[in-house]
Amino acid sequence: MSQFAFESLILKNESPVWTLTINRPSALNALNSQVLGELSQVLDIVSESQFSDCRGLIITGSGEKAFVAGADIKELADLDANAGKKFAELGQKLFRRFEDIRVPVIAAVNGFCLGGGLELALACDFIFASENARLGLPEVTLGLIPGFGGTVRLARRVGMAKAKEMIFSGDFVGSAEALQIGLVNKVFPLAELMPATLKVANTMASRGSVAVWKAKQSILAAYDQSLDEAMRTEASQFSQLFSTHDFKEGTQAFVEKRKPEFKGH
Ligand code: CO8
Repeated sequence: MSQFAFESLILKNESPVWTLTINRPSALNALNSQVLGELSQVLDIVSESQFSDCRGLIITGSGEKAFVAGADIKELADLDANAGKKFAELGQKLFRRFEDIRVPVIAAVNGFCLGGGLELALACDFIFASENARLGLPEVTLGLIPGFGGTVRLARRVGMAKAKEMIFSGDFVGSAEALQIGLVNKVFPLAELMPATLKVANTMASRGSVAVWKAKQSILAAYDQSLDEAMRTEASQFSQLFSTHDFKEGTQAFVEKRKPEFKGH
């Protein structure tokens, strides 16, 4: 295992799965500009490594109370319209990069997951949550709206009507309701959240990683494409896999009744 040192983040490489912990527990892991800057550095590190030993990324929060309680309100309070636009664009660009990472990215939500925190979780491929999790976009309680992609991604995840209910009221949903509306995939007792998330991430990491990446690209592309265009994208991604080592190994291993040894190419 290797670990990268940051001021407000902990990045652990427990090959094949990496874990990123947002580590500002005294501010409930709120995203200030330092955290956002460090997240960008993490993306550089993970992007360089994703074809070597990184096969999955888990994002969680430090402590037992919060995943991320939002953007840092104390920093937001000083912004004007111009700075606010730049801040929103910075966060949007950053979260878009998380969405585009070639490996599965799972948010392990261990408590409050609010505002920019939920927007980060929504940019992950899916969310697992602890029983004590509370999720919401409370920006209207501050006289704001979500600015890191929340109005876009929440509606895509839970449907427009539920997204409007959550965003217009600013109310939080608990883990049971989050599960029921499809905002989170699974709920675990807090102590089981990380082991269970690691188990799922490790299973995904054991599969053909190019295939997982192509599946991710195909699913993401389909959101912005017509049905016919999306089908063409799928056929194209599908066909590219036939020239990979992993496809030959996967099918050969099936015929020989053994476990495949995927190489990631
Ligand atoms: N920013 C800064 N500090 C925070 C934040 C935050 N988002 N959330 C909590 N903290 C701090 C508190 O100030 C407190 O610090 P201190 O001990 O120094 O007073 C510490 O964390 C602990 O918090 P509480 O004492 O409030 O803990 P409680 O258990 O009483 O309450 C809550 C927990 C309910 C989570 C409460 O802290 C809360 O409501 N936090 C704010 C939640 C929120 O509104 N989040 C949305 C922020 S806005 C946003 O995310 C916009 C994103 C897009 C921006 C685009 C910009 C242009």
